[in-house]
Amino acid sequence: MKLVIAIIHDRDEKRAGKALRQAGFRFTKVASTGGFLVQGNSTFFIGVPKEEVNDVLAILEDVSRTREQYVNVMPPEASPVGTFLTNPVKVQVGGAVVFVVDVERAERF
Ligand code: 2BA
Repeated sequence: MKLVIAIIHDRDEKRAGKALRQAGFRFTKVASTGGFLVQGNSTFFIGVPKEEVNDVLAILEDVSRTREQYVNVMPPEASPVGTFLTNPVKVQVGGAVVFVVDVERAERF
């Protein structure tokens, strides 16, 4: 068994959940926050037999979009008083960031 951990942009998470449900996958979704942009995203934990990992990855790839976002490298509090000096930098976010890990044992009691 494998555990697919997928970090998905908030704008894609509804489509991801719907597509996974329609394909019959079980998953747990938790609200998460990216460490860099400090913006909300969603983390899906999807437990699947090894043979079905590629099906899950195909769904995630299908529903996820790469987006460009801007981040201010100089925090407002670091700007001189009375000014709004910012230096926005463009970053590409997503589609989905996915990790696949081995599950040593899984039980449902
Ligand atoms: P964030 O950490 O908010 O990162 C958002 C985007 O900012 C990243 O998109 C990447 O393009 C950029 N970025 C992140 N750290 C950077 C840095 N130190 N310097 C320059 N640019 C940086 P993605 O790579 O698509 O990541 C989307 C979200 O997936 C991340 O949100 C984070 O929540 C998660 N993530 C990405 N890589 C991860 C990892 N190795 N471990 C755990 N979570 C990860």
